[in-house]
Amino acid sequence: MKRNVFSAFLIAAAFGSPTASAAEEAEAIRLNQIGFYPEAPKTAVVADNASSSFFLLSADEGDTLFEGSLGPAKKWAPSDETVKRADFSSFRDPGDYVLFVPGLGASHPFSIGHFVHQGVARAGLKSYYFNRASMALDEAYAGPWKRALGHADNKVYIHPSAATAERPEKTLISCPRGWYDAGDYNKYIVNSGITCWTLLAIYEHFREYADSLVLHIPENRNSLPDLLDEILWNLRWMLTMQDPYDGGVYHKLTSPEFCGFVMPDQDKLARWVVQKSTAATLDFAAVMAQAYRVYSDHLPSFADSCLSASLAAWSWARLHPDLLYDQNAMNALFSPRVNTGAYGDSNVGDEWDWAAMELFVTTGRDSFLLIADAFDKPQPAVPGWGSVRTLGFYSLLHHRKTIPAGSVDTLALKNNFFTFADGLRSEWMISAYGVVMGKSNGDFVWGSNAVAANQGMALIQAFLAFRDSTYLWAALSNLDYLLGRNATTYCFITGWGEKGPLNIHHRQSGSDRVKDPVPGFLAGGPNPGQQDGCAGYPSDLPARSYVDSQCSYASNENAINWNAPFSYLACAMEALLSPTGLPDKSSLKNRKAPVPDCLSLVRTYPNPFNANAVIRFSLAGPACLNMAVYDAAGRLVSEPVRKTRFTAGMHQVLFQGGGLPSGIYMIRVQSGAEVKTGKMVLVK
Ligand code: 9MR
Repeated sequence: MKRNVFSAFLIAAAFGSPTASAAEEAEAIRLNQIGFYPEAPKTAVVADNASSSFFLLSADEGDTLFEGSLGPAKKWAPSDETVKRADFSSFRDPGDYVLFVPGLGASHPFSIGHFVHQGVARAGLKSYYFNRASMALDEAYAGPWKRALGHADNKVYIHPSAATAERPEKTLISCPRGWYDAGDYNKYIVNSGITCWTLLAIYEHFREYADSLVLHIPENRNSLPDLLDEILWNLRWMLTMQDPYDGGVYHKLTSPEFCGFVMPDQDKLARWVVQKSTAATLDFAAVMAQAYRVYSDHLPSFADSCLSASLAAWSWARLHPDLLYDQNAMNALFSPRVNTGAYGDSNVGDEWDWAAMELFVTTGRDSFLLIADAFDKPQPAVPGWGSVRTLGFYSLLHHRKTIPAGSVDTLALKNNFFTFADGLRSEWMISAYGVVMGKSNGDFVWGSNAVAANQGMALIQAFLAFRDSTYLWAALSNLDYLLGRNATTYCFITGWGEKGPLNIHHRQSGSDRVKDPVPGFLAGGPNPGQQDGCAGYPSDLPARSYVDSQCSYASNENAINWNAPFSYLACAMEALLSPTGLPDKSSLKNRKAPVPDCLSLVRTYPNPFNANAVIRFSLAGPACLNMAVYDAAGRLVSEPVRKTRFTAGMHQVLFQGGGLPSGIYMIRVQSGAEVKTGKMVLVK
């Protein structure tokens, strides 16, 4: 009988319980909980602390590897905190670490390494697969988050607000596929517009990287790059939302009310397409024009249909230049009343400009620009679902060398962009947190994390246009913000970092039987509007107004338009800062894991050991583990840990080797396709 056993325990149980205040104090050290690139800036923020120095320790806290002085105390208005910065940029050795501040303790663990954001970039993209409508999620791809098919959407009613002679009220049409917008199960064209454009921009701007990017999705053996397969799922739905008789696009496909927290297959509410709107039709025209450019090498006939659809949408919009979606006005006239997300926009000038710019870039015909008067308000702004003009500027900038000469003043375009990007970069230079986010309290809106991600994306455009690395570092500061260097202490991606959202407002996560939320979602983020009235917000301060509660749809929901700029930012960093500009090849062997690249065996200590050893490992996402110890002859010497679920973060397991002889022992830890091994020496 094997007498040696593992006992899983928390740090608290093994080394004596740290007090609650010790845990809180460690939370005063805010940093990117995933990690840093060897050659890039590395900053942590320390809140409210008297110390003047910090130390970089190995993850087991055994070795001190770097010592530095904290910067001067500075106030950050959005959180009303006084903070000091720890800069350890000059430390470049790859590995797993914690930052230790006397009087506070150790930070959340993090890594320094090449490809450090690859896992989280892929998780951000994989979240779209998890939000697919009209398909069952197979265990092979979804792991524990497998589910039955929901919302086939092959029998969708024409709402009276959308009725025409050819498609009278209650006509049934088929609009399958697409992604659920957010934590709800509806599908909205306006939000799909900016989302698909942003994801397609990953492909347009970083094609070589995106061609090699492997996502573990059902289509990954076909010849199309995985990213384009995923986006196709939503584009094909969008095409069904265009009325074939006139080219106009229905604003959204929705149930009249939000359903409860049930799994997709349990939502039996009828689904409707509602009135066409100019905003939806122009957003559609813009994305379909871009899709033509992206897909024409891969799927030429699909690309052609995208361009025809775009032109038909444009023609419809010219006949209906200002048909706004006003849900209250619609409800006053028609039944059933519709009370789901409105994505109502009272100004469609920017939608006109965006569609015009995309159609111009795609066709080379400057008549589009003349009609839309695209340069009426040339100043770029951080994009959002209701502010899309700047997406067109991004396309003009990206294609500036190939668009017909004389149509666009590319010098003015670059100058305007320079002024805009400079404003963002200057905040990074002066901010107490060293981040762009928080330039004004207006950054902390519903979905503020997407503001941070979109600021980062804007700075990437500046870097690509001007090749000044300070734009890149400013963009990276907002990725650090999203992954932990913020006043809430959260790493905002579900399943990632040591402290991620656990109770996201997402119907599947709230109704499946899996403890962990579906991974890869960016939570909405701090929002002092607190429109959900949810209890438990820790503060009204703009940067701290976030609560990890399911009821908090105003700060803790996910949404496709928020995950897109996050995914862009993380992918751009990988493409620009990895040694090859391509995804790490070694990750390809992990294509079977639902949350890939997540396991690392950090250290065993003491080593050599006498009787007991602590095995420390980290998981970047929640996972099921097997663990065993073998002697030098390959014989199993322990009761193995079998199929045990661990959350994301750092864990320790105690190995009790009291009855074993001195010698070399091998640890084997396995999660899905990932296997890590380590050696430890028992000396009696
Ligand atoms: O992201 C949207 C935010 O800008 C709006 O202020 C808010 C209220 O209208 O709606 C947000 O979008 C939600 C949409 O209406 C319905 N699906 C969930 C979206 C994210 O919360």
